[in-house]
Amino acid sequence: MSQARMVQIEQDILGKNNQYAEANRRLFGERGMLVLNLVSSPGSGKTTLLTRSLEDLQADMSLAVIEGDQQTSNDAERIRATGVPALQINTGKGCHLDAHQVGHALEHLDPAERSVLFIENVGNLVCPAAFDLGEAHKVAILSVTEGEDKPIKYPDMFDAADLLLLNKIDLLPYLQFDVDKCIDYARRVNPGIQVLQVSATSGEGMADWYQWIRLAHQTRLVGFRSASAVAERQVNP
Ligand SMILES: Nc1nc2c(ncn2[C@@H]2O[C@H](COP(=O)(O)OP(=O)(O)OP(=O)(O)O)[C@@H](O)[C@H]2O)c(=O)[nH]1
Ligand SMILES: [Mg+2]
Repeated sequence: MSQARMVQIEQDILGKNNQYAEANRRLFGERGMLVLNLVSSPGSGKTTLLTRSLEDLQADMSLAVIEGDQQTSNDAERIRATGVPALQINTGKGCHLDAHQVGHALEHLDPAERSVLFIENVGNLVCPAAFDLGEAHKVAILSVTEGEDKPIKYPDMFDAADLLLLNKIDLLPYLQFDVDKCIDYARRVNPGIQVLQVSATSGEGMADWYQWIRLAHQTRLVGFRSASAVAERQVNP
């Protein structure tokens, strides 16, 4: 196949994905939902971070999760054990979730108005960067066991993310990981990226992450009126 043909196919796939992503974004807007797309390499701690976050946040807000993995429903089961609804998507040979799959998952999950939906993407620092799912923010998770140079080796992912969660900081005493250098690399790729240092197992730094979610959620709700409130105003202007 010629290179021009391959570029054309890639553009068609991304163009189609963007149309589905816009439909998802519209639905999220109509429901006043905050949607976060968690992206990282395998094993950086996405599910561990999520289960702890869900346990700590579910008393205050309505939550739901879409889980993406090539195989197994292990992660969705870990999420459901917290009491939060979760839907697993298996991508088979696919290395990322796409907006069409997320749209289908939404039909089953039917998340509530004003809810926060977390999407745990397939563990992979490359493909998920290119696919818009309609989310408000991509959140990149990088664990300190992976090496501080990942942001410059996989720049697309860190460029696409609004927030970097530097996870497993409880392990720093046992590693040679230069936190400042890592943050510097991330900002070289994306000067606007916010960085929070956390440990999903010890809980250190998690309050800052929750604060970030609450702020993003409030921002999302500015000017939002639920469908029932809009209908009520039309009947009783
Ligand atoms: N020490 C330490 N270990 C952690 C932390 N967060 C996660 N882990 C461990 O890292 C391993 C992988 O965690 P997962 O939460 O399954 O990672 P994941 O990113 O969801 O993995 P995939 O879904 O396979 O991509 C598990 O053994 C966790 O216990 C942390 O903050 N500190
Ligand atoms: Mg996981």
